[in-house]
Amino acid sequence: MATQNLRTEIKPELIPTNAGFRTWAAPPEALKQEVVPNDLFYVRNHWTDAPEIDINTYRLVVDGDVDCPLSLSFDNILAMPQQRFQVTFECCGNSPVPDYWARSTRTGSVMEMIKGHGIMGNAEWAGVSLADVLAKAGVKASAVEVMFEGADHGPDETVGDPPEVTYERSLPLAKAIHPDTMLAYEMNGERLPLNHGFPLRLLVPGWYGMTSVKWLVGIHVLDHEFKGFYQTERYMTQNGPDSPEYYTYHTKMKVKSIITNPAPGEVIPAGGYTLAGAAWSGEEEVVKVEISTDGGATWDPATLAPRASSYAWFRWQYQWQPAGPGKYTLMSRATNNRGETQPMEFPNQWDGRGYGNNMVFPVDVQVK
Ligand SMILES: Nc1nc2c(c(=O)[nH]1)N[C@H]1C(S)=C(S)[C@@H](COP(=O)(O)O)O[C@H]1N2
Ligand SMILES: [Mo]
Repeated sequence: MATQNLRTEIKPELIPTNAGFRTWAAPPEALKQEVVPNDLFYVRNHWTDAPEIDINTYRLVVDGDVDCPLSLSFDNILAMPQQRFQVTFECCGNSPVPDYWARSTRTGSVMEMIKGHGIMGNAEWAGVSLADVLAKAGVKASAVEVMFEGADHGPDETVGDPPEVTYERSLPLAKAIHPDTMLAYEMNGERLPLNHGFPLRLLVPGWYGMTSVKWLVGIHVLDHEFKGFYQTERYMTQNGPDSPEYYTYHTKMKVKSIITNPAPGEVIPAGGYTLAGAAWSGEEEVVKVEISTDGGATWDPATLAPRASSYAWFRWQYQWQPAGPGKYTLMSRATNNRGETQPMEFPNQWDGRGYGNNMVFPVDVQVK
């Protein structure tokens, strides 16, 4: 299959965040917008070349534990009922880990290069319900998981070992057959861009980005747990010695909020300023965002705008009148409808990978 060097399609505004040219973060300005434009949406690929798929010969194979295996053309998929809604997702490695931690275990790792929160975005996606495709194939009673195969493969980026591996991830059956889990072919009203998985990607609403497999060519229904490399050797957090489980594998996005206004380095006028940002929490609803302008000593509720869909981020605002010029530390803290609140510290102290960081992030600003 032909591939295209994805760098040729990367806008100069995007911020490279790993040494191997496989991850680009959205610039802070992009996160100020409720819908992030396609060309400013972050790109996270495991190989430098994106597979170039010919739409005319493209086939989506559905097989495994099904009554009737399928081989669907792109037109077959377009002919199915369409769904369309906004979905926010973030890479599991989004957001900086405090220096002390990044330094202590993984010197030189990509985590140290990640500044800001741009490895995330919100867009309007259109496609078909995965449940409809699975219903066409007829999932057998013995099925427990569904595995999704991307067209991209090669040596793993960090160590080149395994020397040949395909981007494959699985979902538990319940999430796969949830009506909102989507096979998306449109992003913000345009055909899916090459870097975001053209012609078809999985979109797993409420879950971290690595679950949403791009350049989707195979859907394999399994009667057992999938143990592939990107399922079991990546995207997990090592637990402390008291935990019964050695690793936690990330699925749903944790409750989290970010400040988008001011952007880093922006100076605040002493006359007052509207702080703004976003908050989200996997499959749950954010019910409260609190703001501190004094480094966490006192907290005040922000105003939450209604979100565009059940899976879009909430936008929040807070009118701030600083007491006077000087240096301030701003923080935002979200709580969801299950009463879960962002922790004040990086939650995974036993782990050097830095995934799933949903701590309250301090933002130092200058008022002039
Ligand atoms: N086939 C394939 N799917 C993939 C990836 C990949 O490298 N190959 N990267 C995953 C990761 S880690 C993330 S965070 C999201 C990023 O999606 P985006 O590049 O459209 O923002 O895609 C996921 N799906
Ligand atoms: Mo990711």
